[in-house]
Amino acid sequence: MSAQLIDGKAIAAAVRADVRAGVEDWTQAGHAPPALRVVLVGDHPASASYVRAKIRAASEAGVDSETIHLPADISELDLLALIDELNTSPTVDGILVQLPLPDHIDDSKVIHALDPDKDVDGFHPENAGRLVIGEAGFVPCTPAGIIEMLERSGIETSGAHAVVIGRSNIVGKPMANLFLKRGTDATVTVCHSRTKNLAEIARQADILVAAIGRPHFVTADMVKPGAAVIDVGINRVEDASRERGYRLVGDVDFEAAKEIAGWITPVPGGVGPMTIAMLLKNTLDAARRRHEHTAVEA
Ligand code: L34
Repeated sequence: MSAQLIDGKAIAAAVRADVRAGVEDWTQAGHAPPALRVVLVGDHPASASYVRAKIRAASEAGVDSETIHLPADISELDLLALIDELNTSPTVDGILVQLPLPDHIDDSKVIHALDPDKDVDGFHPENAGRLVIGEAGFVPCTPAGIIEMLERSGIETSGAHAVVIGRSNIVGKPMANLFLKRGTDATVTVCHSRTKNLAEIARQADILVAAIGRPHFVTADMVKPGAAVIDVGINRVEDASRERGYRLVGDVDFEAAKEIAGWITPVPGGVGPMTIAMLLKNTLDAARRRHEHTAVEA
């Protein structure tokens, strides 16, 4: 292997330790611990396991967290009523509604209903807009985690060509905007399913972010020698030799790409743990910012 491994698990642990220290300072100053409420609708097995991991990490960092587990057949109206309750609760700092939601619920309606000041996922249009125009707001956890990984690994973004494959609202679009931000200063290309000459464009990337959701989509011939390859994919592929019946693979053909890349993230143990760490960071920020606002209003 020629590439250096970017150890997301270790970097996430360092971020979580920083958050824990921040929470200690916050509570020692006489504040209640930051409070996060995670809404899980139905029994999507992967969602349930990500939510469990978020709650565990929150409690280790001293963040007060709770899952609100709702039945899969809850009505959209009842879910919106719950969100309203969380929005107005003075003791709740951060709200996360785990996606995907069941088909009868409109994701976008739910995201619009969140109080932008409690939207620790950064999915509300106000936060999405703030990111685009360079104003402070909540930034989606996965792309924020990727920037944090690059920074902590000493990978230069300024002037680098970042190629993002995928244009979702959760990863691709906020990732592109973060790369563009002043201080990060990358040159950005966003590719998607209709992009012509995708391999050729990917090969020009100094930093290649794969967020397509297709196992082994990025092959070695799409990687420029020495590039940083960031794999956002977490695909479950059937594997009878594993106890749980599947194994996780990314969007990158890791075994081949690692021979060409300069840095590479593994799956698991790459971007996934960073998503969780950044959620905690956003939740501490939410508590601090909400306190500033109420202090000003009082
Ligand atoms: N609202 N919905 C909302 N916010 C999010 O930030 C998410 N996401 C995505 C799905 N839906 C969401 C997550 O939490 C994906 N995601 C997520 C978070 C953590 C991990 C994977 C996806 C993770 O910890 N992955 C581990 C392996 C976990 C396993 O074994 O299954 C890893 O090492 O990659």
